[in-house]
Amino acid sequence: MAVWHILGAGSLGSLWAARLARAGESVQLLLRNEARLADYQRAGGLTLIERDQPQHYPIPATTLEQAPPIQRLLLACKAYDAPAVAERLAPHLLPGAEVILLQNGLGSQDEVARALPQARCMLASSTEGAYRPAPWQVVFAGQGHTWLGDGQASTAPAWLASLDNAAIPHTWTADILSRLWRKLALNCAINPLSVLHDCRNGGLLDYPDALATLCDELAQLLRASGQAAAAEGLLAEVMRVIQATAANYSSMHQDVSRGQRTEISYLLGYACAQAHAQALDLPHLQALQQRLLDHLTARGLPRH
Ligand code: NAD
Ligand code: KPL
Repeated sequence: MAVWHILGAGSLGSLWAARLARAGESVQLLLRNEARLADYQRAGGLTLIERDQPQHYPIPATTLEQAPPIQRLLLACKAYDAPAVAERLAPHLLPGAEVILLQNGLGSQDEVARALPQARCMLASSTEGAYRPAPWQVVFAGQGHTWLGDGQASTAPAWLASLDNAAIPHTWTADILSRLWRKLALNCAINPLSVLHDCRNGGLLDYPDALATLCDELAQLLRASGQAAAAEGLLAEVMRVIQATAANYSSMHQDVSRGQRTEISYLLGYACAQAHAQALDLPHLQALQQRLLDHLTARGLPRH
């Protein structure tokens, strides 16, 4: 049985690790350095909290440098960390290794695939929700679904059966790029406005014109990028998501309010760069990016 190596023992990585380990899969966490490893060993494992019930999983861990050659890996770090992690990972992968990229947005996946030419990189887009209330603890905060694919019409890998065993809801799809573009568009419509208006997602119901204009420009971008299906009914879905998550703060709002780096370069930044590359004039999207960058700068946060 191939080992599931998990690099990025944060919210989603820990959620996957705990469920896979619980299902009897062989799992190993790859931690950043010796200090993190010692801290993890003091905790004695990961704790997954579901419906207020904590369950402890003493999952083995090591550092990348000490890990045996890797056949299968889930990369669960933030998009902005993924390219540098991939450079460090490259010498540790076996030829034909399978790497699942769990990053939100677009752009990081191409950078990672370029750094790992010997691997089969697969992309994931997830609507599951998790957060870390304390080190080495993860709360499963929102049921969701994960779509997986490699951007080609290739057959699903055999390890999907492990996800069934682990009760990780998933679908293998030939249209993973369409999924990632659609999620990117939703995030571009909702997240920056929620930061700029400093509101929960539901607060955006006060700005229907801004949402409609942004969705119109995002749909133009999707169509110009060969993603016409992802453009269909975009505004209606944005409104549905806003209503369904009205009481929540968007992930970007949470990052900014905690003083943490955002994934802007892989969301709105990627959208604006693609528009520029295709000589598409999307003035509202560009103005939104500028306002968001100014906002980040004013708070001393990275602009990328
Ligand atoms: P996170 O910050 O909780 O976890 C990332 C982990 O990667 C951290 O523990 C960090 O220490 C680790 N890491 C970074 N560089 C590393 C390195 N060199 N070596 C070892 N570990 C390293 O992030 P997250 O919330 O789990 O998000 C991961 C991705 O999933 C993001 O792109 C995010 O947008 C996406 N996502 C998250 C959620 C969610 O609910 N958390 C939902 C959907 C999508
Ligand atoms: O994915 C989200 C996020 O907050 O990152 C939603 C809920 C869709 C808002 O954009």
